[in-house]
Amino acid sequence: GLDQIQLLSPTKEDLPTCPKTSPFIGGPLKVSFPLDVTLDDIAQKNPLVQLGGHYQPPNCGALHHTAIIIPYWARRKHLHQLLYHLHPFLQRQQIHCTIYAVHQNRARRLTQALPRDTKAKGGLSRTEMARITQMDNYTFNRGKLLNVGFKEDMKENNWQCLYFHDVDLIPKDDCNIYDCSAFPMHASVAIDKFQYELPYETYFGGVMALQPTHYLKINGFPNNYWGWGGEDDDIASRIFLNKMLISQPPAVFGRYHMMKHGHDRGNKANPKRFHLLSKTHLRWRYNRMNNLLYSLLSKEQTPLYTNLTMHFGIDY
Ligand code: NGS
Repeated sequence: GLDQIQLLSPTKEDLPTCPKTSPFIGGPLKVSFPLDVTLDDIAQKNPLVQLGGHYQPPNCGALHHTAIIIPYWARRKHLHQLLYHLHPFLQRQQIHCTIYAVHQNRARRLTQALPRDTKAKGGLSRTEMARITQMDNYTFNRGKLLNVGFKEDMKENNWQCLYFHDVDLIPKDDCNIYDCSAFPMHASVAIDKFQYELPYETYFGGVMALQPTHYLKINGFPNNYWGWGGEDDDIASRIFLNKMLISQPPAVFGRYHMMKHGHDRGNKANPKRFHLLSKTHLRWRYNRMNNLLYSLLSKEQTPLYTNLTMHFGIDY
């Protein structure tokens, strides 16, 4: 009967632990872009990926439990290309993971964008609603998206490692293992756009990995960088201010291809970024994940990723 079937089918506890080095990883990857790849094609190529973009190795207990958090807006094509490359890459590494895409809603009038029942049920408090409607902020805020990504993903699972991953970067070597180390990690140390070198010594943009304890120690990421630039430098400062170092994979493994793109509307260089950066040492304690004003407009589990759409009010 059913009991027997359950006894015979291996549970997670019965499985042997995955080896320290996965037998499936190769070396450098050729990154090529098939034209018109659809999400259905990608799902068909990755039958073991479960709803929401969840994966765990079928035959062994994973050693690494990693959430991949991809902040984006208006870059659906890049997201598809990234998923096309990232899913097989993570499977070869035998990582237990979920891919979350955190999407900032750009609707001018939030009241139109809100799901009907939110309005009907009065899901938002009057003050919150008033603040958000008044602002209708539609400038990109990467720091805030990353904070929301952390908060929402940790509700789902006790992730041990978080990869904050730009949508336009594709890893070019299987040995760039998506696990965490004792210190926060900067993974994208060798991007083709920068001739496979760091553009400057403390550059911390692109792909970074933190354990939840690291994230909590630095009080999360800044919420007050609206528009392009500086938030990654702020995060690096927070790490140094908290006396942590930044680890890196060897440059030959930390290679990435950056997909080409033009300028994103609503993401102009932020003129306040240098001023804000000069205040990080004073503000990191207060500007943080705890005072994060946002509304989660939807959480959708698609076959290849969990899509979180949010709208931001202004809190700084
Ligand atoms: C720095 C920015 C970073 C940015 C880096 C690379 O100047 O946020 O350039 O940008 N810092 C400031 O503006 C203070 S990139 O060439 O990738 O567009 O990540």
